[in-house]
Amino acid sequence: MKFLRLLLLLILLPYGQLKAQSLEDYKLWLDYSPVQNTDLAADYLKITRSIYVDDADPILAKAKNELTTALPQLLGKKLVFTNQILPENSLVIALYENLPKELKEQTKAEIENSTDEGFLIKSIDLKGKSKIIISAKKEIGILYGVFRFLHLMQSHQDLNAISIADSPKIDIRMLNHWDNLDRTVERGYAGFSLWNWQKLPDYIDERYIDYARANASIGINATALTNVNANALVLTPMYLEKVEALANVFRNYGIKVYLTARFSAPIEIGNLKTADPLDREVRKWWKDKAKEIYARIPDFGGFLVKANSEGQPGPQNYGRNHVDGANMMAEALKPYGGNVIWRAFVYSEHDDTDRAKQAYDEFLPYDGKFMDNVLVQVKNGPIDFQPREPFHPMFGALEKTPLVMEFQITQEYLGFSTHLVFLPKLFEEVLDSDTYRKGKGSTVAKVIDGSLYGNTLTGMAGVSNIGNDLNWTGHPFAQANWYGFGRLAWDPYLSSDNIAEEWIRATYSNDENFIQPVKKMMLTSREAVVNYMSPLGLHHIFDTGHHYGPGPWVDNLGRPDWNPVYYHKADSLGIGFDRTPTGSNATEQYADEVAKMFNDTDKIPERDLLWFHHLPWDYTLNNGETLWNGMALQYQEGVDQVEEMIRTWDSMKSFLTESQYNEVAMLLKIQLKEAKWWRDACLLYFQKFSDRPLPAGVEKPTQTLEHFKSLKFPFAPGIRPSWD
Ligand code: BDP
Repeated sequence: MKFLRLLLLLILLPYGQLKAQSLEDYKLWLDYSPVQNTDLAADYLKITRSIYVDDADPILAKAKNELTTALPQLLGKKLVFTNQILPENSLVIALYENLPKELKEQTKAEIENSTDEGFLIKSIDLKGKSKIIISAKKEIGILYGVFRFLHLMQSHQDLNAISIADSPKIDIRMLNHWDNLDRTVERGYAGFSLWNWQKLPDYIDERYIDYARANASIGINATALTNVNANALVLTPMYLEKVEALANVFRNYGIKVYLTARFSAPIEIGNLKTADPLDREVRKWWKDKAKEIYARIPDFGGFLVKANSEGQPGPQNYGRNHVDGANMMAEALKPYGGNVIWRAFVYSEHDDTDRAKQAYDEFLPYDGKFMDNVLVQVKNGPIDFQPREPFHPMFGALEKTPLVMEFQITQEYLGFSTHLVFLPKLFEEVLDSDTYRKGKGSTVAKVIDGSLYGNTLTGMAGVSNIGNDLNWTGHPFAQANWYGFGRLAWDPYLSSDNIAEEWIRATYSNDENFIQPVKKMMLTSREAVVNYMSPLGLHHIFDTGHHYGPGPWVDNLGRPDWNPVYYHKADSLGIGFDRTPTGSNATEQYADEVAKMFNDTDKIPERDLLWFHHLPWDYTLNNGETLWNGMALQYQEGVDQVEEMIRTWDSMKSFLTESQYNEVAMLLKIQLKEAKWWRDACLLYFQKFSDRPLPAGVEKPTQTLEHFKSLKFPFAPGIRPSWD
């Protein structure tokens, strides 16, 4: 009998663990494991002794739900909700307007200073009893406040004398899904799209709710459901009914739905002969379409548009410009409060100017010409989501146009979802960059939150890394990038260090012996990927189409600026793209102070060196190495850093379940293999030009350049479908 039981256990164990692990991952950062610290737990129990929660609205009901889910898990006790706000309540969660007079008095100042999405968590004394109030002007503030409150408990913070008044600094905090209607995801590395168009609108997958809940927990309040390389079908009644069903779910978490609008939709689904934005019929078509959408989705966010970019149709097809196109749509959405988010990711096949310069040149003349419900969405750097780019010169240059920051959370150019790369470090670097447009301190963050020029409408978008993988993002640590994006969209001044710590505490452990090494690993991971892929400002040396792995040798693509050789310009004399006045002069698009710094090899940060300069192989770096040796050593350092990450993870074993440990350990091994692949392939290729030996300390490649060139990946994930 005993033996049989043991056998059964052995058979079930792996299954049980697997299941447990997927469930662990599925929970994201909303894991409410019991608070083990007895002092803290005792405090928390006191605070949650008797709870009053407003719940007369679907959003408030979600807040109450969250408490009902979380508190018993955190504290191992049943909840006592009361129906009335009483002085003896220990936790009062209510809209400001519903607070009794004496509580209003104690919260008035903070609430008055908060925005419609802000909240206050404050501990106060009333009639000799201490209590915590979570209050806000609007329901969504209460939901955000409850999530923050629970996060404080999850991360074992002292709640005595707590006082947090927080409002988001950016209005539109948005995910951009590059999801196609067939459920493939362009640049998606975590499975298929969450949106099951076939089963919608009648079947509401639980996952839609969990997705919305996770987003609300970090303050994300908008989602563009479809790929920027858009399909007009999503604007037909059949699909709009499905979109409506999703919007009905998301609304209860304060999330607005946006759709990508294909510029030629009036032709494709409207039977018109043209999509000319100045054509009367076309304008009417968009107005009617907006009316139809708002009849279904009264809080519809608006359209996200990729036009005249990489083959997508746009106003220029009709001799019109971005302003004509964007304003036509803006006019249609305006009566309903909708926005147009018009992307600035443009570069033309007919223009042989440095691609890094084209968007700025094209958009600068339009500053001030867009309607007030148009925002222009700009990628963080002037090329395309590279492991490192200098900030986009449009930030700070356009004064009258609200610019939305577009970050890419999905790791198209950062090793897909097999590489552990903590992106808030990259995001922070961009947001902290100083544009100098209004003197020192004119950071990109100030452009984005509107404070530099007083823009009233503001936004930040992240290209989603979410798919239907059980762990949502492919790599468990890629969840931290979704989390971190949301936190920075809420407050672009947060530090990546704090964000990493918040995430580790909520996801894995509150033990300092785990937090510190893992945080260090996360914070170095971004520099590691830069080192082993494209150090010193190299960029766009990825293999064709799928962007998986190195392809610095590629020179056969239809357009010069799709080829890696266009970007690194390696030759027998040296390497790098001269963007100073002796070259493309892209630096002129920055403020003088910034341009001067980039132009001067003595002043430019070395991390951007080859982005802006073509330099001889013997050029001396700050550390005294020649450019060739220094570059080779940085490739090696990237590999070494991944080895260090592996050692860190190995030493964390005792904090982790076996499967938790294993899944990241296996992924790190892939990362190491691929880091070596990058190092070897790039160095072998560049060595053809430098004609110098690898310096001491750099491992010898084990394969030939021919081998690396021969690798083909026709089925790499995320490849975009044809663009027409
Ligand atoms: C590039 C991607 C491509 C996108 C494009 C965009 O390779 O799939 O369609 O950006 O942002 O990074 O429009």
